[in-house]
Amino acid sequence: MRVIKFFVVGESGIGKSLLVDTYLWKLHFGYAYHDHQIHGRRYHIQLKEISQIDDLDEAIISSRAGAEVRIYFNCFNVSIYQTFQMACDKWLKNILDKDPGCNIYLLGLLPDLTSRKLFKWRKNVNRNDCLNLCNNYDNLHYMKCSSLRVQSVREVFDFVLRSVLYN
Ligand SMILES: Nc1nc2c(ncn2[C@@H]2O[C@H](COP(=O)(O)OP(=O)(O)OP(=O)(O)O)[C@@H](O)[C@H]2O)c(=O)[nH]1
Ligand SMILES: [Mg+2]
Repeated sequence: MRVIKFFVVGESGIGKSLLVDTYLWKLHFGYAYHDHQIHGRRYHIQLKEISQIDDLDEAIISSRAGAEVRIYFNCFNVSIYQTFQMACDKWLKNILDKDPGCNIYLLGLLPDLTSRKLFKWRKNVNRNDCLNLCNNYDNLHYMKCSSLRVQSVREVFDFVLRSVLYN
């Protein structure tokens, strides 16, 4: 069975664990797998959360040994601009250096916080900032996900798996 590994990367406190937990436990009850719809093939899905660049290096090296399909969720908090800057300047740069040509999804998390009056003083990340960045790379795509909503998490994973496996 082929392994598809999702690397959920980004700064601390931006919602990576909630995304992983929602996918694994609310959608797949701890059993992560995906049946290939066309050829009846089954893929084993693994998710790895990474908050440190050193851990990213290690994860890529061990994943290469197993010839896995790697998909990166380069995450940020849409209500904190600085986390988007880190996603661009730190995470994207490192992923592209170490795994050029891979599938990367720039994933805006915690979208519900942008509408809260309490956080109005913060500079939100603008959708155009994300799209402009993605326009510079063939293998970078922007998506938004609310991990509080199971359906949102389902849609993101389904879309990405379909794109990577079928296109
Ligand atoms: N309102 C809201 N809160 C969220 C959402 N996603 C995560 N959180 C909360 O944000 C906090 C941080 O989320 P985590 O998932 O622990 O963040 P993390 O990126 O895994 O952080 P580290 O493990 O420290 O790297 C937690 O209190 C979550 O419950 C969301 O979509 N909306
Ligand atoms: Mg975490």
